Amino acid sequence: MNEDVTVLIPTLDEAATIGEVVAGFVERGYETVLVIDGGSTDGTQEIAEEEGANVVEQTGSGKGQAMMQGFARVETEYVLVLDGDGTYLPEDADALLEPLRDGEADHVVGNRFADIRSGAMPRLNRVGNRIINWSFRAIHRRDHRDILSGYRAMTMDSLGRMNLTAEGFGIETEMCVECVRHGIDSMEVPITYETRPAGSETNLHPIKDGGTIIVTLYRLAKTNNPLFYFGSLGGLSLLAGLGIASYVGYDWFVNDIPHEVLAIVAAAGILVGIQLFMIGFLSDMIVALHRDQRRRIERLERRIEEDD
Ligand SMILES: Nc1nc2c(ncn2[C@@H]2O[C@H](COP(=O)(O)OP(=O)(O)OP(=O)(O)O)[C@@H](O)[C@H]2O)c(=O)[nH]1
Ligand SMILES: [Mg+2]
Repeated sequence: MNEDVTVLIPTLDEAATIGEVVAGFVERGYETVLVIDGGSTDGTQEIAEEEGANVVEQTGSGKGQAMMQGFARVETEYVLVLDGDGTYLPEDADALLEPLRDGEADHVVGNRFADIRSGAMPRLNRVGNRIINWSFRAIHRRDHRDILSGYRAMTMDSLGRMNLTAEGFGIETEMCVECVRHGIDSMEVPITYETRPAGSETNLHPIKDGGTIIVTLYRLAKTNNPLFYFGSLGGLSLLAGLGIASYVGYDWFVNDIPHEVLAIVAAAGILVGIQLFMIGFLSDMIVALHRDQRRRIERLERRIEEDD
């Protein structure tokens, strides 16, 4: 009954859980389970195969690269992605696929914060998620509560319109940004987020990977919200310039002390700040025009495909 779905699971040393995850989907009628393994040494590949998954070893490294390699092999209309660490439940799969089948959305993200089991996410990761989700909403103005969720369902058609490049844990962020960029309808549905069972270890380094995710988010802001991208730098430069200028002005008027060098630094800060804002405004205009054009082209492409 789920022959139109490929279940895609990237794994790296998930022997403790992968068997149960694959079996959970096979039991529910998902016949195509594809495991892209990053060279596990704990028997993950064998266990997954035993339970009925098609196992492929990844050619590069990182969760993002594994997912892209997996996507290239999908032949069904829909693809369901999840981690192999037992933190996501097969029971939630229907809720993720339903909006795709109803034509309500093309990209569905499982919101882990709807029902998060105690101990499922360390405090540092929780704070990081909060900051990243807030930044995403501020930059892209689309209401997402959990852009880093690893449980997602999407149509292969919408996936084909995305331009994905993030090889590591930045892939989820990139997908959400690409949805905004290409006008792909995305939505969230509540899911349960379980604790990793004992004996299963995380591959995520909160500081290093969190940093990569924030850099990805900022880098991608350039083409979706250039006013934010340039404006935030411009704002900093302007603030610094104004701060120094007020100090120079104060010492000059009140204490009669001149600061020539600082005055030049302040002027440079203010000028660079204003220029960055101007660049931001102009880029914003270009991006808006470009987006209009691209959407029109994509609509035409789809119409041509439908006619064929
Ligand atoms: N193929 C492949 N899979 C990976 C790689 N890194 C992580 N994964 C898998 O990607 C999924 C998510 O990784 P996790 O370590 O669980 O990261 P996370 O879910 O963000 O962090 P936790 O909160 O600790 O679970 C898991 O199924 C991992 O086994 C990799 O380099 N290659
Ligand atoms: Mg996980």
